[in-house]
Amino acid sequence: MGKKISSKLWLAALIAPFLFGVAQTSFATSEVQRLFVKEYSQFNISGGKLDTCATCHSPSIREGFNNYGLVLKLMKTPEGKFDFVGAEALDGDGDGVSNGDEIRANNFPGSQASEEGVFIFTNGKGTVEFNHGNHVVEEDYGINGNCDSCHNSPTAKASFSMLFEDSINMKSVAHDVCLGCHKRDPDKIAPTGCSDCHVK
Ligand code: HEC
Ligand code: HEC
Ligand code: HEC
Ligand code: HEC
Ligand SMILES: [Ca+2]
Repeated sequence: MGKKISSKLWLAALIAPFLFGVAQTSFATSEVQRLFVKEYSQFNISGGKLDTCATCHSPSIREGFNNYGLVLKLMKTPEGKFDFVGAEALDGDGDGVSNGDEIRANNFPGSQASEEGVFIFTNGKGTVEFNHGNHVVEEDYGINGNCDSCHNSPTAKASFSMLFEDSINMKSVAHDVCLGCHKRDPDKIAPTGCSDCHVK
């Protein structure tokens, strides 16, 4: 097994699948999830944040894998076993901490999201908490599953990539895409004040 899973492969896996968060299809807990929880039972994973689809799949496209889920899929043995131990040395979300150390610290190995579907941007002005799940599916946000509003915005100068990355400064994109839409909110509920988004 090679050490690096190329990011191109990862993207292909992300883009190919259908959406289902939006379609509201329901799935029972997956078999891989059950095996994962069992493998790491001494770290009290059961019922916690890692005991969710988000450990291995992407927000809003659960048939899409994050870089940890994809590694498990690719490293599956011919006998159909998942090589959890083999995947530990890799760094799925590219933040410098290995998958094994992330899991033991109760962090997602395949994403820098802090909770399922929640991204926290840390920056000098004050952290901004972005609820991806709510924005995409909740009717009040007016987005209704349209990924392009943020990932390929026709009105913005630049858009967000489909990889949460907290080490790059996103100010211009965020103020254009996020604040821009908030200002256009007909109900005037979306936050526009600096400290509504930035919390010290
Ligand atoms: C610990 C990692 C892990 C968790 C947690 C997990 N999955 Fe998966 N999932 C996988 C892997 C790995 C595969 C590929 C299985 C295979 O190839 O045999 C997969 C396959 C799938 C597939 C089939 C798509 C495909 O391309 O093979 C669906 C749908 C799916 N998972 C949905 C879910 C849902 C819904 C949840 C949460 C209830 C979930 N999974 C939780 C790792 C996980
Ligand atoms: C309201 C804005 C918004 C919408 C709408 C939106 N996203 Fe995102 N998404 C983001 C932001 C912001 C990030 C983090 C980007 C960054 O850090 O550069 C992100 C990250 C992601 C990631 C990476 C997740 C991770 O854990 O690293 C995936 C996958 C993704 N989005 C898929 C989707 C899909 C699929 C849709 C449509 C169903 C969608 N997004 C709709 C704003 C949005
Ligand atoms: C296409 C429009 C749109 C985009 C793009 C958008 N938002 Fe929002 N956002 C809303 C609306 C509408 C609400 C208010 C929803 C409600 O409470 O009824 C909201 C609410 C919020 C809230 C209040 C708490 C919450 O989750 O409801 C925060 C914080 C927030 N957005 C941050 C962001 C950030 C950060 C981005 C960019 C990564 C972003 N939003 C992109 C429409 C948008
Ligand atoms: C809709 C939410 C939202 C509102 C409202 C908002 N911002 Fe931001 N702002 C962001 C996001 C998201 C980032 C990108 C953070 C990152 O990349 O870590 C950001 C980045 C910044 C940065 C860069 C911080 C750094 O360390 O480089 C500054 C400065 C900033 N905002 C100032 C403001 C000011 C001043 C206001 C009020 C006029 C404001 N913001 C209103 C969401 C918001
Ligand atoms: Ca990591």
